Amino acid sequence: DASDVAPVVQSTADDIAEMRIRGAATIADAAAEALATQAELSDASSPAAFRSQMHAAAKTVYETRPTAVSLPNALRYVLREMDGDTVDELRSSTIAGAEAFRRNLERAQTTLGEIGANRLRDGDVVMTHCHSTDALACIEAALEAGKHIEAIVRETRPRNQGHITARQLREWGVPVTLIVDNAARRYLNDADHVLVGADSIAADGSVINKIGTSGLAVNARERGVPVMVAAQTIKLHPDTLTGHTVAIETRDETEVLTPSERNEITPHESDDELTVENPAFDVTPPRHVDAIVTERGQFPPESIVTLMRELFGETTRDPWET
Ligand code: RUB
Repeated sequence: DASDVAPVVQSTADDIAEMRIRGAATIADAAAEALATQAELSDASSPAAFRSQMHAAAKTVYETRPTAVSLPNALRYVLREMDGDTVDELRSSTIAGAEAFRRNLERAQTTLGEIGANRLRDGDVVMTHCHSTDALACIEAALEAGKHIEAIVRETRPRNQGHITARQLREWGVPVTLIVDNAARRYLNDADHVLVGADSIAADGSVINKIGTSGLAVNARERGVPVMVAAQTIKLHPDTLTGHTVAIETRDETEVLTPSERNEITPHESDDELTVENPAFDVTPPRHVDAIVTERGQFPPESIVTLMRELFGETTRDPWET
């Protein structure tokens, strides 16, 4: 039950929900770390009690944000590694599983970056959206290969994750042009690639990423600019193999409109005829995506399903479901 969940695990869950920890890969890493911490701190007196504490911890972390499948994929991976007949064995296998997951995550991102960098030529200009560590890994590898890369960075309303991307790129010495999202079509004339990450990839090759990605991809297609999605295989959404759709998170209206801004529009505090919608993600159909770059190679979106079948096979019930 929830009272067995370590406070530090609850605080990781809060950090994810409040976006102090954000981005699909970073969330997955934090989730695995939280399970390792729960295992370490557990005072369970029986193997059954240990398992139920781990499931409660996983559920707490799982119920933070719905769209990035790397989160449940991370939890499933670690809980699958939990094995043994005693509390000590369960504890050490869980910790080892979390460590392996985190190592693989880092290695996958490096490999993906090297593969993605092959698409980038010396002198290319890349347009980015949001902040994706997988996408940035491609640019980092291109820079390490001695290529000159420039970037047009969309600020990414409402939370301006583009600023994080711009900061990282400037640290690497990449010339950055920061633009408002609405200016993207005008600046696509200067771009050689659109490069984005993903929170989830569906079996049909649809890419679920930060709101605004799909409109950018449509415009890029119209301008003949290739759209490249950098996504480790933990972004592949196994439930979509059986026809499930990916839940799109909607966030609080205050990210878009502060209470005082609302008050300027309408003085009636509870004016429910002024609605603010704030979906955090959207779906880019496969026909607007040129390549999905993973640590297992580059795929046309329509063929990503073969990789999903190989990696996930049959889907089962989640261990934290009762
Ligand atoms: C982040 C976002 C990123 C993906 C991929 O959204 O949409 O593009 O998560 O990131 P938010 P990464 O800021 O709402 O979490 O490549 O680092 O996994």
